[in-house]
Amino acid sequence: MKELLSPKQVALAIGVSEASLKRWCDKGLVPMIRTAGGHRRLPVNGVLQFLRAQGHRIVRPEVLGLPKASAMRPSAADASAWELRDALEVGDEERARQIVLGQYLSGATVADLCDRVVTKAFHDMGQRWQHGDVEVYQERRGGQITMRILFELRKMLPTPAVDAPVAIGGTLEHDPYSLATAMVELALRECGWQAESYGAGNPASTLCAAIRDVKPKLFWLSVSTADCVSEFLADYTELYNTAIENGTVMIVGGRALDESLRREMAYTAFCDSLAHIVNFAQTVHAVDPEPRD
Ligand code: B12
Repeated sequence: MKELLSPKQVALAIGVSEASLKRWCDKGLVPMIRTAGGHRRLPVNGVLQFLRAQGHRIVRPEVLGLPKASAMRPSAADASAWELRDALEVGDEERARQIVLGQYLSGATVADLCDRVVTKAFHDMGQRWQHGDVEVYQERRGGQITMRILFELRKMLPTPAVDAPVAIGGTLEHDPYSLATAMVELALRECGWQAESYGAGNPASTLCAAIRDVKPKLFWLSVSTADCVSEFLADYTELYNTAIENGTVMIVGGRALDESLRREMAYTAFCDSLAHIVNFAQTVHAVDPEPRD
């Protein structure tokens, strides 16, 4: 994906004249910077936010280095999830990219797209692995492909404002699951937060240090596995206490947090989906998700 576009490229991609596009730029409707030579250059995330807000169709996405959009109707989410699962299983990165980015371009929110399509694809892949229909390498390759696509999606999101509330999160040591925490980052960024995932497998002490240094408004912990409950609870308690001491809201989520484990934990909120944390984050702090490029 190209990061800076010329007005001509964008005009071609959306089927309007270059003059109209330059006019929109000059009116401040489309974020723009100027090169040293005075030429207009449009950050791709600003252009995409403008097009999504206006409901403008991208007729030639390939001009922007993007895959073709495919509309996501509620009933189509399942079909897309199965299609994505198939693409990931055979390692067809281009098709997977087309499904995920295409849904985003056609108006799906990150939370919806990840909860209803990507996560579903992985849950199904997990079942197929359990039944011996999928090899471990296929699942792992699918995970790598998905991380690359999520990274690309991140670049398409609005740049958070410098004064936007800060959120950080990740998983603890012995929890290697990196997809969910990467998705939480994107879902919060889409609603205007300066969110950053620290990835998987962090020692509790380093996450505590991060909370003390960064002083985020919100910390999220994704818990996909907690085999050694006593060790998990000791780590978690250290993390929670540090969050409270620093005025940080603690949000937890993830497959391993069943009711009995949650009963042993203190937290601000438990969320079982990205849609859930987005609602929560918007209640805690309503931010303007407009691009600030
Ligand atoms: C990919 C994968 C792996 C990869 C992960 C790679 C990576 N970099 O992340 C790796 C290779 C690590 C792996 C290893 C193993 N895996 Co595995 N894995 C999966 C698989 C297919 C997908 C997991 C995933 O990322 N899903 C996508 C995410 C986004 O979905 P999610 O976790 O549900 O998250 C959503 C919500 O829960 C929520 N959420 C999650 N966290 C948070 C946090 C917050 C704050 C919020 C708001 C929301 C939220 O939002 C997300 C989006 O909707 C699952 C199948 C499944 N059902 O999930 C099996 C699965 C979890 N694995 C399983 C197994 C058995 C294993 C291994 C034991 C296999 C082995 N022998 O090697 C090891 C154990 C590793 C360990 N130490 O625990 C089993 C677990 C069974 C059980 N009883 O728990 C599953 C269920 C497969 C199966 N059907 O049998 N695995």
